[in-house]
Amino acid sequence: MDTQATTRSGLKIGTVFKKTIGRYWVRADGETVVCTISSKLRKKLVYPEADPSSRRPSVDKVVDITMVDPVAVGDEVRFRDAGEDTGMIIEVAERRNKLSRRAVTHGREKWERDNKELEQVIVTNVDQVVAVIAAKRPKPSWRLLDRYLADTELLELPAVICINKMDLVGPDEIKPQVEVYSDVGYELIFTSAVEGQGIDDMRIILKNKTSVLMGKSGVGKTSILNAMEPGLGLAVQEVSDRVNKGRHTTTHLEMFPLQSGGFVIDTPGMREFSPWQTSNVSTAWLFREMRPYIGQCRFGTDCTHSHEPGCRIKAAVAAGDISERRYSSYLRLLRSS
Ligand SMILES: Nc1nc2c(ncn2[C@@H]2O[C@H](COP(=O)(O)OP(=O)(O)OP(=O)(O)O)[C@@H](O)[C@H]2O)c(=O)[nH]1
Ligand SMILES: [Mg+2]
Ligand SMILES: [Zn+2]
Repeated sequence: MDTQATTRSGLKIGTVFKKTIGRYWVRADGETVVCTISSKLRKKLVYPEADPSSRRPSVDKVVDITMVDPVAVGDEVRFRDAGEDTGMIIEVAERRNKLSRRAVTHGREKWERDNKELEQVIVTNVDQVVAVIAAKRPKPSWRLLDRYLADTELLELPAVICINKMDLVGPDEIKPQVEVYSDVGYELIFTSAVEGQGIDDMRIILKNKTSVLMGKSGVGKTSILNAMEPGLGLAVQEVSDRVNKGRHTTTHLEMFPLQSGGFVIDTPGMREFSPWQTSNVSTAWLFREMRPYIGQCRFGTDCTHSHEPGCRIKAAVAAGDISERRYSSYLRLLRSS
């Protein structure tokens, strides 16, 4: 793809920073252009199945994240300028990486008709993942954090762990629980979006990079962004006001430019972002502390490190060299894959 904003073919180049059904907001040369997609790209659209008895494609409520779409937030695209800040996306540049999840969809094309599991791309071209957990309210979900870290390892991206709501716990309440992650080599930061603690650290971490904030609903992802950049004024909601379980305050993806340079993508809480069922990387490889033992077990690389005799990883857990909590996350992921 050409580096200039306009290519020889007369198409312009920009980055998708937001989308809703059929509409894509593209930033190009500091301007925002609202684009549709070409019919060639539109042929690749697949809609989710809302009602199994209906064969008609219907649209889910959280439209922009449930639709399987050939264009994602983060994509670098070529578009035809149609004037008055509108355009049409013709082509998507090759992606450096992509965060995605599995989506059961009901496609229009014959080969897609059997409720095929499809990959739904959430964000592309990112530099790092920031996994956010709350020290309290909601209670930390270590298993979800381990899933995020495993997904990040599979993507070969760096991960930073942010423990938010530090104003709700005593300093020594949470640190012993997260030491395992710094021991394994992950960067940890401690923040309070309410009191401002660690917000400068967050600015440094996000500077000049494209980062994705991941974490379950209510941990304070949007609040951290608001604390960093008060101008954004994004919606947040009390955890206790979330009447329906699973209801997110942030319901769509958007990539925001940061004053200090770089971009950040706020996400609604997700269970996974890298379906590795299709990958041939072993699950143990996704747990950094297990890597040195891979191939050392009695059954060599055939060992799943779950029930086999002579397993070096199980021995390391028993000896306290690998955390039991991390190992139990490993077993859970192994069984789900
Ligand atoms: N005490 C305390 N409360 C916080 C902190 N950060 C966020 N909150 C509160 O936690 C609640 C949820 O915050 P949000 O920023 O909406 O959480 P979110 O992670 O963006 O949630 P979703 O958009 O649903 O995924 C709000 O009531 C915030 O005011 C913090 O550091 N300390
Ligand atoms: Mg939010
Ligand atoms: Zn083993």
